[in-house]
Amino acid sequence: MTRQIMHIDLDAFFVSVEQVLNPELKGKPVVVGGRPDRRGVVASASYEARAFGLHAGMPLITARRLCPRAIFIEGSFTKYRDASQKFMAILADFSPYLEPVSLDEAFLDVTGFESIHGSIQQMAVAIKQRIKDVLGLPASIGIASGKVVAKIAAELSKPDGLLEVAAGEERSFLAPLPAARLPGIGKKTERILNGLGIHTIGELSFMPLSALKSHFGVSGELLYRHSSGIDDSKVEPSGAAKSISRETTFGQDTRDRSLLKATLGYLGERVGAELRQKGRQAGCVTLKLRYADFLTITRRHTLIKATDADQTIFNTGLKLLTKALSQERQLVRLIGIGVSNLTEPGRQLDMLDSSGQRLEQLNKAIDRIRKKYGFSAIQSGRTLPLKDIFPERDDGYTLHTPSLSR
Ligand code: DCP
Ligand code: CA
Repeated sequence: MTRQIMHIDLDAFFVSVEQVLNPELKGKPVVVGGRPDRRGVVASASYEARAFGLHAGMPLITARRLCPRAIFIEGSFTKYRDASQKFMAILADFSPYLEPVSLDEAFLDVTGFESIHGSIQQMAVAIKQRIKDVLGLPASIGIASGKVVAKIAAELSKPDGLLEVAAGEERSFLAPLPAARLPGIGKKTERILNGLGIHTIGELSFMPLSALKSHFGVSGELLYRHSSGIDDSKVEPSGAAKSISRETTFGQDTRDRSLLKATLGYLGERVGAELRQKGRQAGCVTLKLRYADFLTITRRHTLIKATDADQTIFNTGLKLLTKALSQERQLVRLIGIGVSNLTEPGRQLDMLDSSGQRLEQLNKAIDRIRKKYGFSAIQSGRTLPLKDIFPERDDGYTLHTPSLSR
């Protein structure tokens, strides 16, 4: 039986939420990400702002230069998280087979549910309408027999779009599109493909499987399948986050060890707190650095034993930081830390490991105290140097550019 899969993605998400709260912003070039005289990048740009060339990831300074009359908003993560939760709840009402991909994006397997609404198209219209009625937000929906094509269809239909790729049409739909539209094709893969004279998905689909495998290893097989529109990956209703991370851009590029270390400690604590709140443990710690010239690196370390302890996250991040700084002399612009390979905690092991158990109790106690009395009620030595630099709020420091998305 052919599956019916939808990819639903909210348009200009952060900006759209701000426009609902302040309708005067509607129809105008709006940017969420921070004040244009500060450092940091565009997190979300309205489609009116995109007409000036603005896009996510662009430095705010550049955005202001390209569109001086754009309205710049700092944004606040809690608003977006609330909207996201309501968005996911609406989707879950239409089908239980929901896979959230990010705050504003999800796959929904609606196979068999469409008949209640008349047709799959009518079902998609009803979903868009419900999101509009309840949240006031515009959404775009792609419909196809598989996830990859559904997602690309949603992207192409933006903004406020709806695009169905009928079963059997996957290959011809994909053929004229640039190869980089396929998941897993980053800058590097794209360069190799271009070197082979391949620019479109259609051209890619004619490459022999053996050639793709010899160039790209195991992912060559996926490219082979996806480029022909073959995709049987399931909509996974786990809904569980695959990674948790925090990052921030400094007010000024820096090599100050104590500032880098303290900031890493602070971000690591935020990651640890979310990990514990979600009841998960992490098997991998990742450090992210962006240098003054925008060179961005990530370095990861796989832990011998999964953890949810701030101390382990920080110590691992610090080792990665020390190594990275010894390899690159530039000033640092942005620092971030994240965890992945998330699992449910393995209780029995902890019982044998008393130091792990002590850490676990300590972190839980800190979480409880902070929940009750605010972030600054208790502070670790790691983050103390930040006290003189950043303003404190009840729930933590206000960094120069808080990571809005996570
Ligand atoms: N986001 C972010 N930093 C990025 C990319 C995204 O903080 N580098 C946040 C802001 C976005 C939200 O995540 O509003 C969703 O990301 P999308 O890529 O879906 O972008 P938008 O929803 O803003 O626009 P689009 O209409 O293209 O989906
Ligand atoms: Ca979006």
